[in-house]
Amino acid sequence: MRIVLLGAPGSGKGTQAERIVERYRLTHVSTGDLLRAEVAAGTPLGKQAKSIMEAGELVSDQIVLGMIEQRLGKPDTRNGFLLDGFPRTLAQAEGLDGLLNKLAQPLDVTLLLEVDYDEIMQRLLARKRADDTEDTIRNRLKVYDAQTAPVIDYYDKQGKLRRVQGVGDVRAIAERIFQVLDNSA
Ligand code: B4P
Repeated sequence: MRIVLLGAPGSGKGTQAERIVERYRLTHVSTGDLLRAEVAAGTPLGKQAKSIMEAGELVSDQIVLGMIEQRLGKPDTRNGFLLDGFPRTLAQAEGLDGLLNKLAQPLDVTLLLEVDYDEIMQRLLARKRADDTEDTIRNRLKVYDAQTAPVIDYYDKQGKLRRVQGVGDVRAIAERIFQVLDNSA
């Protein structure tokens, strides 16, 4: 199965992604994790990404698409993958479609985790990552509304979007997701 997991920052994409990949034996590809690894390793890409991430802005489409192309070229993605935190812009969504067409591996389903912004603010302030200050979170939500909302429409028009309520017990949310995925397989 090939899945995209969408949702606002802090909607629980990373949390649910771990459960989904375990159940369906998929490869987990998180652009946030890939970027944080570059920052931690101090690579030129990481140095460029660090201040962008700390301001709550999006790293450039070109960099992120290059990273994804490289990652999806590895053999461990052949039996299915979950993209977590990607695509975040229309250009990334279109780039991904082009790439997956070339690989003859179309997406099966896009899951949207829905959580209201008050709840998100509380969750992220409790987490205390470098990009989890109040100002940065507000900016990330603004960027999400402006740049990622069109991605939701894009997949909706393709008939691939499935919405899941992301509030409440983590295991109960996972069960709702599994139901959707079992019906999409
Ligand atoms: P990401 O790493 O994707 O981070 P995120 O959106 O903050 O987190 P996520 O939704 O995964 O939330 P989580 O499960 O951790 O992005 C970070 C930055 O990287 C971006 O701002 C951007 O700068 C850059 N970036 C990444 N991808 C990019 C792209 N494609 N293009 C450009 N730039 C990109 O959950 C959050 C918290 O909530 C956790 O503390 C968790 O424990 C808690 N939680 C989860 N589920 C819960 C529940 N049901 N109830 C209560 N708490 C819960």
